[in-house]
Amino acid sequence: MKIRLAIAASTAAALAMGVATPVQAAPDTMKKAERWIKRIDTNEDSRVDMEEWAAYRTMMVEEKGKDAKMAEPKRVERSFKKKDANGDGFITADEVLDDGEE
Ligand SMILES: [Ca+2]
Ligand SMILES: [Ca+2]
Repeated sequence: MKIRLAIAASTAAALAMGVATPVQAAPDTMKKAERWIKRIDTNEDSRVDMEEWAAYRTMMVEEKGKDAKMAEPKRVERSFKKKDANGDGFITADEVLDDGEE
């Protein structure tokens, strides 16, 4: 019963953000996705736009020593579009649920 309520809450939150797709993932997975978004979401609108995504990829290269190719504009754009499943220009928590990228 608790799980059911949590899913309902996540769905309500997603709907409040303007996401029409009902969220069906387990609550802990959803929380993980939300945490991931929060790390990248610098203007705190609960979604990641292209600018934030580019800044995140640049940070990964500069601070985490990731391959510099990761921050190339073409790759940034391609990876963003891949994650932005509904193509609205924002990556939301439900769109990164299945991805597993940290
Ligand atoms: Ca944002
Ligand atoms: Ca989207």
